[in-house]
Amino acid sequence: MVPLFDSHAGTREELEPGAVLLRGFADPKARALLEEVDRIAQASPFRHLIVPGGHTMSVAMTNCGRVGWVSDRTGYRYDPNDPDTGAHWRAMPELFLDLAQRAAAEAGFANYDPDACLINRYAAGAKLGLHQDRDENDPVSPIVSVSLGLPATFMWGGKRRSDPVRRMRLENGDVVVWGGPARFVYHGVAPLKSGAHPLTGDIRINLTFRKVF
Ligand code: MD3
Ligand code: FE
Repeated sequence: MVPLFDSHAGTREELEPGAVLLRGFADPKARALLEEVDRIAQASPFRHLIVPGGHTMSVAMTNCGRVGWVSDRTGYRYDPNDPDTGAHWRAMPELFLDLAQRAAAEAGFANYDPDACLINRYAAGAKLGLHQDRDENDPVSPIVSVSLGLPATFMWGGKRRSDPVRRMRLENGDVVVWGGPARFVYHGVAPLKSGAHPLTGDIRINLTFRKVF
């Protein structure tokens, strides 16, 4: 069926070389993805990590996959165990892997095999300052990001912190693949505006898939 009103869903937009925005790509799976997030969070609850400077992040995080991204006063790392529970993170659900692989393929990256999925939870006011993702040892594989629930203003610049920053609204179901020359651009998320989404209520969830090894 051709959508009559939701005219941006299903489009493929090259944001810059290596970065592909797939509007609404995860829409058909949004509810099922969020059910998996709940299951993962039952095993490894969302927590506000402390960063090396001593501040506590406003975004709450958990992980699934072979390793998970964690932070404490001593630094950032990928850990096979959840430091809060001492147990392994839950395995990546088939639904997550299938979605990430289809999105990566759509952007030109065949055989994508992410080791980790970092799950970010934003409540009103939560934000992520401009940063690069450089704790992964694989510089070639893309990062795949899936937005669920409330919309957010995503910000991204260039390879230097001083490069100009662009802004874009990411909505429920939007997927972005960041590979090639776009892999190491600075990016962040503006403070979440309060709202109500039929699937998540007052929060935004973001999944980021990473090849770590
Ligand atoms: C561009 N997450 O978890 S997703 C992160 O919405 C993170 O929660 C944001 O930045 C969020 O590290 C942004 C979009 C994104 C994710 C990773 C990237 C863009 C990226 C890595 C490299 C370049
Ligand atoms: Fe990031």
